[in-house]
Amino acid sequence: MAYDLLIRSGTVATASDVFQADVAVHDGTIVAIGRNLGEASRVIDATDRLVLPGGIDSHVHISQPSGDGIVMADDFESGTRSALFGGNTTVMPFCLQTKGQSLREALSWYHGLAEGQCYTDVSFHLILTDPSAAVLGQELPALVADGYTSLKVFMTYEDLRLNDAQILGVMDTARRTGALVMVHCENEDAIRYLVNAHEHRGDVRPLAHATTRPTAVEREATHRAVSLAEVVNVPVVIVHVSNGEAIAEIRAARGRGRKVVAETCPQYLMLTAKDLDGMDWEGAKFVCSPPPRDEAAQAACWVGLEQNDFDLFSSDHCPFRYDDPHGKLNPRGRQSFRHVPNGIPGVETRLPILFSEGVVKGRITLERFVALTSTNHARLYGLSRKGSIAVGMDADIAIWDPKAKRTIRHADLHDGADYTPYEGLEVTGWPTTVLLGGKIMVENDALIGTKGSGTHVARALSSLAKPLETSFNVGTFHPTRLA
Ligand code: DUC
Ligand code: ZN
Ligand code: ZN
Repeated sequence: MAYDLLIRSGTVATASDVFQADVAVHDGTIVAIGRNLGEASRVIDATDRLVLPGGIDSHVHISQPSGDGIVMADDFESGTRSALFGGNTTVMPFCLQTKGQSLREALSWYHGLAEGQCYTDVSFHLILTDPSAAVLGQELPALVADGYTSLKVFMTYEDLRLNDAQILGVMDTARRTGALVMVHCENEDAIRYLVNAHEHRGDVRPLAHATTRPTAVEREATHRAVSLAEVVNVPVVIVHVSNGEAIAEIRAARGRGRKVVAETCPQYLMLTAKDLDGMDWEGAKFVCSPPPRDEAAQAACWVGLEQNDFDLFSSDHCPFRYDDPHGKLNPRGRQSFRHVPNGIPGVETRLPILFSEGVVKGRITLERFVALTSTNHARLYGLSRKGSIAVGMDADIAIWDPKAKRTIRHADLHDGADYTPYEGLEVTGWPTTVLLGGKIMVENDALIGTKGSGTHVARALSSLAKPLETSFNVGTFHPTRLA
């Protein structure tokens, strides 16, 4: 047989085109796209189906330690299984460095947890919480060379955040090594002030999570992050953007000629702060940071998706069980929102939500959907063989029934949490068959593949991480012009 597998008569979509074609796979790679391609050992009839590159979710948290007694709901087995059923073939979890820990030590712990457990490919970002001279001078450059080419820094959370000087140091190392810096933009001191004020007056319910993290703290931190990146002349990724004011900061930075990449997530399209106001502490189910905001912020995020302000649509899957002493309703979490772990599940629902609300409702094209959920993640983070249906690419493919009608119910999902924030949401379109490296992992909604099929992928440097050769600053009199 010429091929291992032929996907016949489907509608193929890439970030640039939608067309009718057959797709042939051999040895895990897409080897031909066209008509009448010949025989294959296995044929999948994709009539009336969409043939899309597997989703790449470049922002997920799996098995990440989260403080005293708190346990994340997903390990690598359940997290990647859930991702797979949601049409994803690669996820990018974070490897969190604890203070004083070497990055290698942190990585070997996460690799130990992931080894042999994954249903999708995985590729780690680093989280730097302790950018010591040794980390910035030796460890990080060596790890970038080994394919860990992106890292995240936090401006919030007392035990995670870096100060501006530390962020500048990290950005400087990124500039020298070609690593890409992602920033969580919220002003910790402003949040602390508001948290103390809320607790002082006994305002401790989950809604206070939203009112202690207002738009201003995200807007200010976004402004600071893009400004620090401008000082160092390094590109920057602003993750989980929740509202129009933060988008305006990103637009302004781009207007000054800066390379800024922006990400948003389903929660900022589908949820609002009112969801945190549930009775019986139910609002804890929606506690994530930045918090969901209001209808105007949702509309601004939609405009951002429609008009290219956003490059990435990720889940920020960060699952905790709700009714669990190690989750949202831990003993201290029942006393104050301050102790409710931040994060919500969403890796399995990310693609169906954007497809249904975005493509089916006519807000974005299918090509843009593919770019926002797969291609841009691959290009930006250096996954050079992933993110498109093209000859030579890994055969990571999701076959969608674009007319399937589903009601999202946690009982039908595959993660380790005990709820979904989108319970009862009706969607149109669902990925029904998923291939990883040419291997059928999910077929007609049933798990066929085995755990351990997914492996870790070392990444190339991002082409976007290159600093700008020409740096200009509108409105600033540049010293070199004096000469
Ligand atoms: N930031 C994230 O990126 N994920 C979950 C929690 C957080 O604050
Ligand atoms: Zn974050
Ligand atoms: Zn996150």
